[in-house]
Amino acid sequence: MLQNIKDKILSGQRLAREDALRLFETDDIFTLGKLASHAAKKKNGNKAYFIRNIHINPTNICVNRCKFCAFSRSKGEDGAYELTIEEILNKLHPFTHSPVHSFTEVHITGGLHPDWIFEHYLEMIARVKQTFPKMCIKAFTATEIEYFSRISGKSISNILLELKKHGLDTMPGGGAEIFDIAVRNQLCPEKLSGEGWLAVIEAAHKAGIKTNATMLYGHIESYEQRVDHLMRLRELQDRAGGFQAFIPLAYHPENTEIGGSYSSGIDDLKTIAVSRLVLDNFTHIKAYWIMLGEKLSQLALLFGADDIDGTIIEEKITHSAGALSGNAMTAEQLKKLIKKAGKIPVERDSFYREIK
Ligand code: V47
Repeated sequence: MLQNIKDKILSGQRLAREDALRLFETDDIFTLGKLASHAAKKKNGNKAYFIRNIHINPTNICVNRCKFCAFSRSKGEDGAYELTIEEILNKLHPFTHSPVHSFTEVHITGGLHPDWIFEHYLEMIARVKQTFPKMCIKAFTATEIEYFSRISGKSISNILLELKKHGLDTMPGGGAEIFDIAVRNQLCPEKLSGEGWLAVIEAAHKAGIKTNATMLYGHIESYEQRVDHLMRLRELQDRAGGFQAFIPLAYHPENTEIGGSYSSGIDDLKTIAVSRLVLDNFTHIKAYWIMLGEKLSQLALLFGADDIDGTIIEEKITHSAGALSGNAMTAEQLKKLIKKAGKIPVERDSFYREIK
């Protein structure tokens, strides 16, 4: 049934929208997995990457109320928090000044705070960079960048250039959700539009800032809307070229306004595999172990993924929504997980340079 698509993949032809849809609709996940694994091997051989990183969410106070998000709070609400810059530095200290923990990346993202001014974020980045000059700073989603532009009156490109000047190295791929306007209006009507997200990312790539891309799946979207999302990312990558990795994010339903259920393991593997096959111009597909769990991440490495993210240390966004995984893994545990999946573990930095 998948013969035409198989021929296209084996001869290196690009998949069309209809092909991607047929792959999502197939029950033959074994063929799908084999094809995706073939595509992954062509890009990354038998390697699977991991990183020593730490996540920091400076605040959960957010002016938006996305209906899939269990992390955000209003100012003054129970559970609302905001970290000072000092507190952020204190969270990082134990992981940078010990010979055991030579962390190479900090991932910073949080709510759209109603009172913080853009200069606060500049100072945050600058202080982290001054204190930990060897750590790569991966910070702020396209949604946050657009918010900084609105609260400061500065253009998107000026915001990006100033952040870069103060120490921003790369950007995470969050906030993309699903680009389709009808789904977005239901899920997160106040959020930056799909076109807006793509425009900020294009500006980042033009400013020389590499980014990731994500897709939140398994809630109210259809396969067509997932395919549309992937196609728009592929088009942008053809044009701008600054994406490093694509990360499908499995929706977690606990404590969210839309509720619903967890995605199935089959859907998780399908989504990784179809992403690998459609996004032929992305070098890396990440199976984010926090969302997939350890065992499914191992399987994902046989279904087209070549990266499982990192040590993380403290994860709040997925855990607020009922993550079944732990919060942290050591580099040794990550290596073992990868080896047991039959892959070669490779520690990387934020730019996928190998760390020996
Ligand atoms: O943008 C929010 C998603 C994202 C839920 O770039 C949810 O390397 C599942 O983008 N269930 C933030 N997902 C996380 C993110 C990320 C994570 C790891 C690595 C990288 C990277 C990026 O989490 C949000 C949103 O799409 N999210 N709520 C939920 N209930």
